[in-house]
Amino acid sequence: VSLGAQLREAIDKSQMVPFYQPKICLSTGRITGFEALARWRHPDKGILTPAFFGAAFGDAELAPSIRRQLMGKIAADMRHWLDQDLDYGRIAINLSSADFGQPRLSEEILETLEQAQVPVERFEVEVTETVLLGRSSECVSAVLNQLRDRGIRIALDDFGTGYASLMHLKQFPVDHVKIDRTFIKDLDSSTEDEAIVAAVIGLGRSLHLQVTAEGVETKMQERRLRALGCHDAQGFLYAAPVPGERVREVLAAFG
Ligand code: G
Ligand code: G
Ligand code: MN
Ligand code: NA
Repeated sequence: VSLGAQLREAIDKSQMVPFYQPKICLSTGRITGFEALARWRHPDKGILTPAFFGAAFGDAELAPSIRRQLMGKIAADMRHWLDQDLDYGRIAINLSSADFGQPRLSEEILETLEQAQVPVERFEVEVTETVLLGRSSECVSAVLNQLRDRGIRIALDDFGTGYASLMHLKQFPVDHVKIDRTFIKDLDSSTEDEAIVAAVIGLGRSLHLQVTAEGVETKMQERRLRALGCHDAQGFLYAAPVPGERVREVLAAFG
């Protein structure tokens, strides 16, 4: 059976679930929000990461189906956390090029949040520079502007790895840049990486963007990022992505 057929069945059986990884404020140590990451709750193989099914994010039919399933579950989780008085901060979802190929993308996201009666200001979408280059940039721009006009925040993911990163900051509505983890990995030992990260943080701050470092794994990296003025950090140093049921305990650990 092809992966595509297995995935269609997985979606029909509601096996696509969001896991949540926190972002930590480097000045307060508190959680500012979570990134939702797709996982496949496989009946035999357990929890599968996109390493096994990430190709689906490039498929014109599968990508929107997975996104719809995740959006529904994320909105329900947000509703549940609000009812429990849990301050989850802001929740982000990743969007691929194939998501932008679908008509009514922004309407669908907004309707899902509204039906669950969760505040749209507590929601963010993450797009990579590859996504910005993927389709006609007017189409991507239009969708991002529709979302942003309604209060949803836009994050530029894997920042620095794309072609013409700086041009994208000018051309697209962006609130938040996420520095790709390849620049964070050797931050302790590489003067080049340190210079690049310092420059991105400076640029982000002067453009009044939120700046998050991805893939933070060590206290040394954390100290360096704090000294450089980075706002937030995300990575295994704090927590791996967890299922929604464990968000309460992750919040408590950083309370
Ligand atoms: O969570 P993990 O490290 O396994 O994710 C691997 C890759 O898959 C990352 O680049 C991440 O952005 C991407 N990814 C995870 N969940 C989603 C999703 O729901 N939609 C899209 N488009 N990409 C995702
Ligand atoms: O491309 P994107 O930034 O959306 O990818 C997010 C993915 O990065 C998550 O799926 C997660 O599994 C992975 N990730 C999160 N924290 C770390 C980390 O500290 N180190 C590494 N190597 N990967 C991480
Ligand atoms: Mn991301
Ligand atoms: Na990233």
